[in-house]
Amino acid sequence: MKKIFSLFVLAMMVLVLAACGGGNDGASEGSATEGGDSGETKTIRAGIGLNDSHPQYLALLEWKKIVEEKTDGAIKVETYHSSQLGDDRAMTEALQLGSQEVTIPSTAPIANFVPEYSVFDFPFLFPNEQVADKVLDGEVGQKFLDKLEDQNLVGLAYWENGFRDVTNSERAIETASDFEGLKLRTMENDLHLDAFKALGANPTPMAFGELFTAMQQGTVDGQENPIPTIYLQGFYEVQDYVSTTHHIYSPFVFLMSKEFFDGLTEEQQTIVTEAAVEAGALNRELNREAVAEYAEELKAEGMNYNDVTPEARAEMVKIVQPVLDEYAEKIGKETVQEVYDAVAEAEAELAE
Ligand code: KDG
Repeated sequence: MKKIFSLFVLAMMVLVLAACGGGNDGASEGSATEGGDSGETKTIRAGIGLNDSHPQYLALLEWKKIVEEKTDGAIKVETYHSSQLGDDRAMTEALQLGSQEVTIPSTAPIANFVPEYSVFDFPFLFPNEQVADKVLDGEVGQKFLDKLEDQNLVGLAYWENGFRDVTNSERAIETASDFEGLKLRTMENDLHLDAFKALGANPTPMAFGELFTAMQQGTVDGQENPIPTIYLQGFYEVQDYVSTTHHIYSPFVFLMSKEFFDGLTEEQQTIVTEAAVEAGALNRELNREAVAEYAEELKAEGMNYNDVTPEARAEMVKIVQPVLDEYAEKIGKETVQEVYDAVAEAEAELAE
């Protein structure tokens, strides 16, 4: 908590300083500190769906700080949280059109643009965060980032949303049968919808920005997100049960508009990319610190918290397997196998 709070204060100071605005003091041809051929300062509008206390936003402010410092103000970063610029799909489309420069959605909505990305949302694919880091920061992860270029998008790095757990206002999820008939909000992703249907739930896709009100008004009974999101977005105010299904490890992808990226000098391209990796490490660190801490906070806020047993998870795996087989057919068995092989390899390496 202390670290996140001090970063929050730091973030506020960065914002204040940015508002006071540092000039661009000019520099030599094509370098990091020149605003490109025109010498004008380039502005990045970076938008996310989560709020300004979430580790994702704190890390985005860190990225802003690094980029503005290393380009000596030739690049300015404006940051927007809480879906101020729209939901994940709308912001990603804005990047494609060049009307926005950066957004950091979960892999789930990206599958609407690059279907192979669905594999990252295969339930129970990653056994833990360390294996996920190894696969995403490795060859396979880079291969998937390269697939984004055809969509006029550039993937700079993977950040962490985290293991998703289920909250609802009806009952604790102890076994798969507890999903029966639950009206659950999901992200805009067909695999998520089909997997929850297979578990007996009644899922509905919805933009993140609409979720809190939908739970408050009972339009949906529940939803699924990582613990930091459940706590920092105040879901405990409108939900009674949280169950650690850990059914999907959700990566974020740091996206930039290809048109904007191609307009940067080579040195600026290196700076924004390396900064995304560096700030991504901070995002992961803060997120993992937050999970343990906020689980206790949710209990303190009166939520009924239950840990789902490995046996119950295994039962859920069996039930959704036919859906995964169907999607493997759709997105390409080889692609899916390549990811599973990378997971097994990473797991073996980490076990050494
Ligand atoms: O900022 C990211 C969010 O927009 C979104 O990806 C959060 O996991 C999420 C959800 O459930 O929509």
